[in-house]
Amino acid sequence: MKKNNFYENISKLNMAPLWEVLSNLVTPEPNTRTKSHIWYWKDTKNHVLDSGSIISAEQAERRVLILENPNMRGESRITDTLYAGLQLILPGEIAPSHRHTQSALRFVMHGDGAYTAVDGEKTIMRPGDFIITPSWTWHDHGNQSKEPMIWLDGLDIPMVNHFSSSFAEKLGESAQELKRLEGDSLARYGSGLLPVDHRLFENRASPVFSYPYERTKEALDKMKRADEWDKCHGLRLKYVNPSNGGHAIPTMATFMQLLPKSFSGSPYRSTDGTIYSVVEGSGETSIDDKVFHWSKGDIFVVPPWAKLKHTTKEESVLFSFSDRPVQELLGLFREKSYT
Ligand code: GTQ
Repeated sequence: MKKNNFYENISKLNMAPLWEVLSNLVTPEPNTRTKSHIWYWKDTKNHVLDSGSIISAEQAERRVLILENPNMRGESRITDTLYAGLQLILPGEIAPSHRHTQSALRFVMHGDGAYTAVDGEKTIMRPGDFIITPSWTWHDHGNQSKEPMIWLDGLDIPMVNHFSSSFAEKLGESAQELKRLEGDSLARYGSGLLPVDHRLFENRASPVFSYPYERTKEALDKMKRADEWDKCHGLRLKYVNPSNGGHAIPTMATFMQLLPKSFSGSPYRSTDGTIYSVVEGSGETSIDDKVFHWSKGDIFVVPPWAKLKHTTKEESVLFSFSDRPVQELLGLFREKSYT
């Protein structure tokens, strides 16, 4: 066999030379397809509301406009590992019950009084509330209020599909049977107490389904009086699973942070690409060499290992989520503050 046919010959056998690709495979720093981007509420809101006249929630199963990373159009992902979308439920509508191995988070952006039912319990949704749908739990959404509701959906769809571990099924009924009173999970597991026989570490996802903004805001407002600001993040808290001290969702970290008025943060980078949703206030975030001005309702994405820096005009509150729990478990998570 002649040497000059080497590459052709190995290719026919589904073999390839590592030396041609090694530097792209094992990179000295993270190599990401995620691009920084911002979706302004003034644009997204109207188009999401318009989708209400295109299709019903029932027909669509989930009526959502996906937030696609501009560098990965058509792939239904906002970062390499995460999916995000804006879901609309109009008064009187129902998004029928189904379950899947992908975990979901909801962050309420607009409207008041629609609901999500998770695993036999209904949760009324209000602006700023954070709600989880753990893997393989039945969930349906409905709106018995008088106004449209829009929330941000965050799911680990790209990650789960990367592992080819997607399973899904429909209940075949629009709404699941309710087995517990509204607010039961929060009362039972989210009040600084646990049932006396509760076995720790039994729940991978938090047994608390809903983290109301009222409580989150109260915590931030109380803590801000201590005037101890992190130089990069202001005052940043993570949503926690009270049963194991870990993140509320095993595959997605979720955070709420308060940035004081006239904050000029220090630069920071981490390996978890992060999606931010502006809850209150206004400011700007520089991501590598780009500056994104934001205000209430805007959503922006910070790529893995990109350098971010927050600046505010007024006191601001940001919700965010990332794939940090998975990176932490695998020993991959890295972060760096430039203070
Ligand atoms: O509400 O169950 O944005 O299954 C994407 C897939 C929402 C949901 C999404 C879903 C859902």
